[in-house]
Amino acid sequence: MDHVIVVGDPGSGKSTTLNALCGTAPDTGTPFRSGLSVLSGLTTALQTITVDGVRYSDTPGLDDAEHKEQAAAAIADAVRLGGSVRLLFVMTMEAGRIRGTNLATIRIVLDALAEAEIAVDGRYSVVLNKMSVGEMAAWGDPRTGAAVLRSQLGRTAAVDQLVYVPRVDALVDAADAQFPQATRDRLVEAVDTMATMTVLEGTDIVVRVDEVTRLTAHYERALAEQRRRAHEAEEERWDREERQRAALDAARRRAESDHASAAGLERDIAMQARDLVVARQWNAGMGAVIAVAAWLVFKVPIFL
Ligand SMILES: Nc1nc2c(ncn2[C@@H]2O[C@H](COP(=O)(O)OP(=O)(O)OP(=O)(O)O)[C@@H](O)[C@H]2O)c(=O)[nH]1
Ligand SMILES: [Mg+2]
Repeated sequence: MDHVIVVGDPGSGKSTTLNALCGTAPDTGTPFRSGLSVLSGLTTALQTITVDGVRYSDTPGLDDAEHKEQAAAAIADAVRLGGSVRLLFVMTMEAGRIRGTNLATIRIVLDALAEAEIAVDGRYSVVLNKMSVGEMAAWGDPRTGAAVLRSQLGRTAAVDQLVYVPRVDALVDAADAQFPQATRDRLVEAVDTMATMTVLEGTDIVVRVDEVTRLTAHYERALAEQRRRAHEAEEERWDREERQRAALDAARRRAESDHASAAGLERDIAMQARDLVVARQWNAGMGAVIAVAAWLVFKVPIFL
């Protein structure tokens, strides 16, 4: 049986995503409760429904101080149901940054599956929910944003699909609200083509919730280090561009001054040529005067 399991941090939009996927019309209500939950996650135990032969499982957020153990048990319960599983992690960003807690959750769940000998590489997907316009632009670029994200996720196992869901203002603080139809259609289409992992019914996994804090801190450090390196690379690139610009300016100035001295030289040559013409004319004039004077004095023609 096809089985969609949704996992992610509290409040990331797991239940809203599932409501979009299970295809119930907006006016018939939402099978999965969603909404604002201040102290801990709204979904606190496994909730599973079957629509048109597909099972959908909603799980509580793993990084939840109150319900960590329950969340781990719910994820294990969902896996125990087995099937042709499409595993979907729903995550959000923090001011354009990936959060360590998301990577920790993904790592813990994938490790648990891998330990039970379930092939996970390239078989799980990530929904990036509540993306701002800027986040969509930065992370949506397949050559930069998506590649960085894939490399970060790939440290645990290669990710199949990355689905970006734009932030919907109408959903802020809303209870049991639905994504717009276009988003619902896109999510359904994406999930239809997602890779699956085969999980035998009754498979037991051990979700190590006790690792959440350590792994979150580990990923926070790794992400901060990666940001620092990216920042340094950016500054280096900027310095290099600045140096190239300065060298170009200097070359341009040199060329201009060479051009100016070439023009000066041309001017000098032109003046010398003019002086030569004047001298020639003067010489010719003087010659004529001498010839006339010689004729008058000596009555002999002198040809100069
Ligand atoms: N602005 C905005 N809000 C969203 C979006 N998706 C979900 N929400 C809101 O975020 C809140 C939490 O959504 P849920 O779907 O309940 O999140 P969850 O991951 O199931 O939360 P828990 O069950 O508490 O772990 C709700 O008020 C939703 O209306 C989105 O794309 N944009
Ligand atoms: Mg929920």
